[in-house]
Amino acid sequence: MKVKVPAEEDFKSAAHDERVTARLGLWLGICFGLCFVTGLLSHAIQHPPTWFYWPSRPVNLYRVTQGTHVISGVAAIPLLLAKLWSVYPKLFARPLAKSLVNLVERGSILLLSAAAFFELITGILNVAQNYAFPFFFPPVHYAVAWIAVGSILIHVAVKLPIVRRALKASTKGDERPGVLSRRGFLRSTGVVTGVAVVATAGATVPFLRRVSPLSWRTADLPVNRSALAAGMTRLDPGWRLKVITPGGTRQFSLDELNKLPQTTAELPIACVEGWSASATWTGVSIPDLLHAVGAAPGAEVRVESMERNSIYRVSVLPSPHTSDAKTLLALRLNGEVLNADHGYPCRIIAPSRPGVLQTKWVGTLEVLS
Ligand SMILES: Nc1nc2c(c(=O)[nH]1)N[C@H]1C(S)=C(S)[C@@H](COP(=O)(O)O)O[C@H]1N2
Ligand SMILES: [Mo]
Repeated sequence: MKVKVPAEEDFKSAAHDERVTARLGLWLGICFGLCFVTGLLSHAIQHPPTWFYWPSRPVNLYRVTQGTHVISGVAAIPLLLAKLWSVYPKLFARPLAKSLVNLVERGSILLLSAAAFFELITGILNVAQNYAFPFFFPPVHYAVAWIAVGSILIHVAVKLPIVRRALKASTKGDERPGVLSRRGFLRSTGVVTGVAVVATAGATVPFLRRVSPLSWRTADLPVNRSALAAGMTRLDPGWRLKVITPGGTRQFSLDELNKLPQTTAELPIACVEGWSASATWTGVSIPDLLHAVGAAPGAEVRVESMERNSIYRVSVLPSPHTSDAKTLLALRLNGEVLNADHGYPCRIIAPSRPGVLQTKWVGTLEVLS
């Protein structure tokens, strides 16, 4: 018996209707757009070009942009699957390519799908701290984002006439009882997307914390790298904080730091992985510390951890943050002396910054300019 290969026209489900495809594409485009813009922001904050400015207020700004990045990425997963389901009969369209332009166009869809899947899968693995891939996540995730967005733009431009026609047409009508309708398919996709978002968003949205079974971080204030893992469980009793300024180097014992004016602020840790949590931090504000060592207000400060062999041991506090009284060299967390896991004897905690730049176990501050 000969097996008949189906033709595009053999797929009659309402899910494959161009009106469904176009609407899913629109939702997906919004998610990818949000994800791309917030991803670019996060990248720029961590690798600031000279023209880049990122404010220190509102204190939750980065928490919101990075939360949006991860939530829109999660939402894109069911939407992308539904969209691919919607269009897969096109795989059976013959001839494979009607013209060279058509061939390039179909090839670009292949590239688009691969890049989009790659971004969503590596993103989710990163959020789950499952580094199953053999490369360093940030630069690769960043580079492939450009490929994804570039191919999406080409795709939208090519399909624009169809998209317009399909979005104008109603999704209602000619529905047969007992058969999945266009609206039914769109509604189910919407529900699945909503469930995926609610199930994960508790990692960063406080009021969803209790209803998010898949939220990847549930502790009140999670610890990303423990003192044990960082080899930071014991502090030399003769420890001094070194503050290097253009005018010379000053040293502060923990006692001396505690005697400087203390500032308390409610600030979030907002990890690039999308979890975030707020806490009450107390310590020496960086503007006060700059004043104490006679450095210029608003000077950039390079922060160096005592931790060895870690790519997260150095960060640079830019001017908007070093002028902000809420940027702290924190000594206390929720009224208690900082514990080893959160960075004892002192750590940086600044408003509107990625968690990865909130350096723990600080040993040296260098005033740069
Ligand atoms: N020295 C050092 N500081 C660090 C890290 C690190 O690995 N080493 N991890 C960072 C990351 S990725 C985050 S999200 C925050 C988490 O802070 P917490 O462990 O106090 O919650 O610390 C940051 N500070
Ligand atoms: Mo982080």
